[in-house]
Amino acid sequence: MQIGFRWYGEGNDNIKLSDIKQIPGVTSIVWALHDKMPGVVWEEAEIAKVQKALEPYGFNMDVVESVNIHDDIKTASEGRDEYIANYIQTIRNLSKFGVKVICYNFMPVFDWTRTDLHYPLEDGSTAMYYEKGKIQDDPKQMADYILSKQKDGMSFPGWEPERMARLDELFAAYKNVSKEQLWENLIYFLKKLMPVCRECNIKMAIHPDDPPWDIFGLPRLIVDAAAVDRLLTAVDDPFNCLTLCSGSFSANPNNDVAAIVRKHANRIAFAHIRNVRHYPNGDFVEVSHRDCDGHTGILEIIRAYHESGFDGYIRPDHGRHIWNEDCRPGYGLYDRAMGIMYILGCWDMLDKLKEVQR
Ligand SMILES: [Mn+2]
Repeated sequence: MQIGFRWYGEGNDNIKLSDIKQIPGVTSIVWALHDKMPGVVWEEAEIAKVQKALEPYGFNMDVVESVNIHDDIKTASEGRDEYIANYIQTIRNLSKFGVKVICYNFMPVFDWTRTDLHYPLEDGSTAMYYEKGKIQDDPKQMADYILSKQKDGMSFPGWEPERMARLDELFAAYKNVSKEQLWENLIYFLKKLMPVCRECNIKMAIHPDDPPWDIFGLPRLIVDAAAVDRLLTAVDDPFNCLTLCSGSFSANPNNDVAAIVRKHANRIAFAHIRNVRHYPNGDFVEVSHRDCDGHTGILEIIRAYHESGFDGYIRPDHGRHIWNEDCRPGYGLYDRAMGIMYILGCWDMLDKLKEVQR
């Protein structure tokens, strides 16, 4: 396994690369050009700037999270083929810098969704919270809340204010897109990409829908083990892969993430480790990476990766906000650094046990 740390880029993140350098084990910076709107080609000169920033610290730029997908591709609208051509050009440009994995998602209109970005936990920290009852009638109200939490020009990935300003238009575009059509559109997109991915040695790694169920009447696809099977079978290509996000899937207590790891380890290009605690009414909150703090089953998931000989990229996903850190919601330095130490602690011990059992 290779450890990554998501960083939002110079001037777009309070965390410094020199701080990340001091976390044991990190070799990859998980990055993106966060000011690019979906559908626009990522130019070589822009990618080169990131490379230049990472170089002094010896970090690689193997994993991009995310290259977002234009709504015309998801809805099979008029501009679809043009936007796919742009996406392909971006893949070609990224390959010149050694990128190996592109994380993306195929969620309609909204990206990850939470109702409280700073929910107080009993230890005095805060974390991201999802209250089911609040995600029912008024998508605008929820979008306004999320947008109100963006400050200093640091927009949230997937929540571009320019897109959110066109919410009515976006909902109208998805009005006649059924779940089956959305599947067809995803498969169409991937089939167009696969030959280029093979040529460029870049894996497309889809992130599950977060949370893994339909919201505001919008269909969501990558929600459980059956959906994963369907996706990997429909485009049965080693370059059609997963970003297996433990926290996204385990928001539904019926999902067994470790079982997905064991079944599809060779198709997981990128792993997100996040722990979630459920409440009986379906609400959930994100908690520390420690197994017993939540219900995700972190230890079993790490054991499944270890047993599978996983050599892909892995990163702590969201963390809590602790020690009064001023940070992006879910993306502080401290709790994610502790998450890495937890993952490494488990991994090193599993290595050790394997060694003494030999
Ligand atoms: Mn994730």
